[in-house]
This record gives sequence, C-alpha cells and structure tokens, in this order.
Amino acid sequence: MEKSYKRHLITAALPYANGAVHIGHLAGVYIPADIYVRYLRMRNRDVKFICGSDEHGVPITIKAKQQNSTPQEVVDKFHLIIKDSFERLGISFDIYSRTSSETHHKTASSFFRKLYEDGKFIEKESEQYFDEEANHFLADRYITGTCPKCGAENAYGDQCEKCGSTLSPNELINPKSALSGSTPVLKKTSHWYLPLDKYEPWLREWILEEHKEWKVNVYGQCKSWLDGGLQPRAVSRDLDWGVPVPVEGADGKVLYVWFDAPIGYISNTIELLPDEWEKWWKDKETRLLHFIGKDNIVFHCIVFPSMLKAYGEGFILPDNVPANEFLNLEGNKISTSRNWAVWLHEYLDEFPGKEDVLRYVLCANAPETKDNDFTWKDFQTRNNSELVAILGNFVNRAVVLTHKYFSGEVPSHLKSELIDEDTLAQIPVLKKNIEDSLENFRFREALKEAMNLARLGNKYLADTEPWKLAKTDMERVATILNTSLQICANLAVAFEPFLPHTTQKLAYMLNMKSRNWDDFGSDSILRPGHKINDARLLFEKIEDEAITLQLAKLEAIRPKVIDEANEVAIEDKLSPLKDECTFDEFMKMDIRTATVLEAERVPKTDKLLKLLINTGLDTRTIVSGIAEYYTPEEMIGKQICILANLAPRKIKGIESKGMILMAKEESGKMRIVSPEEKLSNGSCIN
Ligand code: B3M
Ligand code: ZN
Repeated sequence: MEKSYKRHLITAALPYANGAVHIGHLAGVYIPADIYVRYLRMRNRDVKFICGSDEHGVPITIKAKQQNSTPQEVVDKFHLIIKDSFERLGISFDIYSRTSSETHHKTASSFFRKLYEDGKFIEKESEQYFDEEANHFLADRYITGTCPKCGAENAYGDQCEKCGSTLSPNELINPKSALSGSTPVLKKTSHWYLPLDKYEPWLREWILEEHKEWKVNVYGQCKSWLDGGLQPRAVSRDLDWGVPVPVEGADGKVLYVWFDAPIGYISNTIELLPDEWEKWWKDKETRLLHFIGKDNIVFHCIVFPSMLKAYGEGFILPDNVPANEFLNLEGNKISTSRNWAVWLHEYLDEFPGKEDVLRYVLCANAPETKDNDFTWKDFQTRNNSELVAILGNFVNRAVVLTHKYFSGEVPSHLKSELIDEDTLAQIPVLKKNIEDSLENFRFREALKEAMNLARLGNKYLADTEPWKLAKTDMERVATILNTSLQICANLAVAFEPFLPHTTQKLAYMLNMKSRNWDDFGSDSILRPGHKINDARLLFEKIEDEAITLQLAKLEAIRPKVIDEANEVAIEDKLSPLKDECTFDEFMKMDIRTATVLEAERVPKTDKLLKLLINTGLDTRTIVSGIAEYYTPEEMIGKQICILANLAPRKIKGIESKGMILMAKEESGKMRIVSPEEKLSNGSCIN
C-alpha cells in the first residue's frame, strides 16, 4: 500500500453455485480477504468488498443432470446456502450477488458486444467434440479420457485432476462423452476467440516488469504462462446455460463462464453502486485487489486483464492478486465429490457460537506459501491452548479482577513501575508488525503478532500477581489492572479483522462505544472511572468428544479416499494392468513400422514434435509428445512403430494421423519402440 490510494476495491473469487463452501475455500480466499477488508475499514479507508455466486458454466449443468433437476434449481439452492453461511461466519461483503442476475446478464452481454464491435475477437471455425446420441456439443468438462501427460484415466477435457495439467479436449486419449458415455465425434462449430497472444508483450511488461512484488507463487505462474506462449482463447461455448452470445446467428451459444464470471465483479459493483460504480473501476486512484485460490491465477492475472485492456475506456487493472495455495484435510486433498471436506454450513450448525474458532484456525494455518493440512486435533489444540488459555484467560482475569477490587470501574494509574512502561511500550511495536504483515498479505504472521499481544498481557499478570498484592498495596493493584484493561482494549481493536464476533463481545464487556485503529497502541483507551460490564467467557474448551465425532464422520469416508491415494501410489510406480481385451479387439489395431523423414518442434509448446513419416503406404504427419526426450535432429531417419489406423486428431491445430509407440519407465523416462533390425516401412506388427 505504498502508493496512497483513495479507495480500495476488493474482490473475492465468485464461488461456483454447484456446491457449498468448504474450509479450503475459506482458508484460501474468503478469510484472508475479509481480514484485509476489515483492516482497511478500521483504518477508515473507503473500501468495497465484492463477491457473489458464479452461476454459469458446465459444472452446474452437470450437477443438474446428476440431481435430475434444472441448472436454475441448482444455483438457487446453493446460492442461498453459500450466502447464508458466509454471513454467519462474518464475511463482510458489501454485496453478495449472483451472475444469473439481470444486471449481470446485461453487463456481460454489453461487454462482449463492445469487444465484438470493436473487432477485438477473432471468429474461428473449429472441430469440437459432439455427442451424436445426445445431439449436443460437448464442453470440456463433458468429455473425459486418458490424460496425455500422466496417463490417469478420467481426466477432464480442460484439466487432469491427478497431475493438474491444463488440457484441451483434443489432447485426451480415448475421449468419452459424459452425457451418454459414447465416443464423441468431431464436428465443425464457430466461436469467438480473444487473441491473448496479441496481449503478450503488454502482459510481460505489466506483470513481469511492473509487478515484481506479487507473491512468488503468483508471479511464477504468470511467468510460466507467458514463457509458454499465449494462444487465442475461446470466449463462447455451445451450451444452453449462461449469458447468450449477443450476436446475430449465435443461437445455442453462450459466453464462456470464465469470460462472464470476472465481469461479475463489475456487475455486482454496478448493482451495489449504480451511480458511482465507474469511479470504482475506472479511476486510477482506486486500488483493485483480487483474492483467489491458485487455480484461478491465469484467469485473474492474464485473461481478465486482457479483456479489460481490450475494452479500453480506462478500466483499472488489479494492483495485486494475493492468491493462496490449497488446504488439505487430515492428510488428503479435499474432495467435494467424495465428501472429503469440512463444509462451512455444517460446521456452523455443529459448532454454534464458534465462528471465530474456525476463522482463527484457518488463518493461523492458511496455505499462504505452500499447501497446508487442516486436522481436527490441531483445531482443538489451537482452541484450547491458544484461544482459551491465552486470549480468553487474560481478558477474563483482567475483567473479573476489576469487578472484584474496583466494582467494575477502570482504576487509575497510581503507582507505576518499570514493568508497566515496558509492557505498554510493546503495544505500538506489535501494532506496527501487524500492519506490516497485513499490508503484505502475510495474514498468519499478523495473527501471530495479535496473539503475542494477549501473551504479553498474560505474562504481565503472571509477573505482577495483583491478587497477591490486594491485601497490601491497592495502588499497585489499581495500576496493574489499569494497564491490563488497556491491553484488553487494544486487543479489541487488534483482533477485529480476525475475530469479529469475539471483539464485539470483548468491546461490550469493556463497554467500548467505538473502536478505531488509531487508538491501537495507546496506553489510555479506557479512562479511569469508566464502567465496564460483567465478564463473559470469550471461548470455551473443546472436548475430545466433539473432535472424535468429526473424525468419525471422516473415517467413514476415508477408505474411499485412501483407495484412491493408493491407486495413485501404485500407478506412480507401475501402471495397473488394463482391462482385458479380446484377440479381435487387438487385431483391430494396425501397428506398422515407419521412418521419420522430417521433424520440428511445434511452436509455443515444449513437449510436442511434428513429424513427417513414411509409413510405406503414405507420407503423413504425426504430432507426438516426445520433445522432452528427443530433439528433432535425433528423430530424423529413425525407424519407429506407429498405430496407423488411429482416428486423426487435431493437436495444436495440426492434424495428427496415428500415434508413435513409446515405452515409459517408472521414472517417467520414455523411449521409442523400434524393430531390432531395420525392416521395410509398413511392416505389420502383431
Ligand atoms: N467460480 C472458480 C472457483 O471457484 C470460479 C471463480 C470465478 S472468479 C471470477 O474456483
Ligand atoms: Zn494427468
């Protein structure tokens, strides 16, 4: 926050309304964003916190199919669950709207329309998978197949969940339609593309030169995307759920969800501030920040900024995109489909009044620089030995003793000793540390420093022991309790961004009418004679039973999750035997010898070689993912074996006819398979 901005526009990733929110989402996105926003508000900054449900996209249509309902019913249900659970947790959005809103449809539609009219898109015909049984084009997520990178089955057309690679449907081996299970065919369709490649030089300059301060994980991901070369990206889809493409003759086409969703940030701002939204999006004195998870980096750092740039008319760009890594649960990746998750709405029902415990644990353990693990044991320990034993205990002792010795009135500072001054002098130091950490998105560190303030109070009471002095030296007791209450008042400010329910209780106990960040650091927030309210416990111990119950819930699912993990482990060594195939099925495969005539790298990829080969029957092109193992020069002249009757596939726009046989070792090393002695091209292998 070095530059001083007039206002801050903070967005948090729009959750997909195809499911509820779990602890992974919270730790990665919503808790850090909320802490930051509450901090800015405490500092009297002009800030708006924007979010809403992402209600388009294929996952929602898939969910509707699975549940035998409609996409609208799916989003209606989850929008409410998500909105309500965020509210209960105290995530303080200024607006939580939804992308099915009329405002959003209008905004996204006119955004597209302007880019279209300004000639910012290219229109391209391509071949896309089509399910002939269902009579439907298949979006990426509707196609599953074998991952070309790691060999995992059931990779999606846009991503392999096992190895994390971004894929395009044409790369999948043995594609299958998720609608009917049939093998899809390629069919021509026309779509609009945003030519990201044109924005590459500008993006390089803007990110790699001007935003070196971005988090290492974010900067690194951007750099690798940019170094890999950007390609035009389709912004429309053949689908019947979404914002219709506002162009004549585009029936059956909608905006790609990743085109419309980020525009949702704008639409929701418009809905919140119909008359002054433009100043929030176009005035250079607005600081825009996107809080997201690591899987959304490319969309927020590369695609959306390119869209805004293409639009022109002075849209600001994000000043920072503090993305987090992932949170695991009890040693395994959170899996929504297997229910390996802690769902926010369930937590809130099962742990009433413990909203801040979850906020605390998820912030203390946030996956800021690497993936982290949530365990129920750690949850219990942090509650019992930190929140209860340190923060709660200190506040309770200070308030109870004040009632006991001074009938609930803040006593005066009557007799100072060095320890009081030394203790109070620590507060501004801790404040400075909290500010520095927060401003650099180091929320765990900031929370730790806030906790150190409570530790300071505890130590002070333990060192001064006012309960022992009460018989002999009431002036010292008055001073000690005054000092302790000042620390309590500082805690009510320091913890506000992190634990808003708790600080509200604390402020009520201390009878504080207002809390300002500017007061934080002061040794006289509470005036002598000020009346405080009765002590109430801020936190309760969490017993083993509650934890056992949660663990039992997970244990019931664990076998499934473990099976999967084992499968992965075995596959990592040797891939399991495939399903049996009949002699006839094998004989269908036409495997032959061939010789490489020409070889070159496929531009902008690092794995692919384009080979021209002589099969004896013809000369043809094959694109193969062997560039990591062979240079083009090494390949020329080599005799290889190919699956000659594999249906042609387009890879990076090149038609590839056939597949080269390769042997792959456990370690990942690959070698081509050749006959022991050179044979004439076209010799059959069986
Ligand atoms: N709904 C993906 C996600 O929740 C997506 C974020 C949209 S932000 C514009 O990971
Ligand atoms: Zn994979």
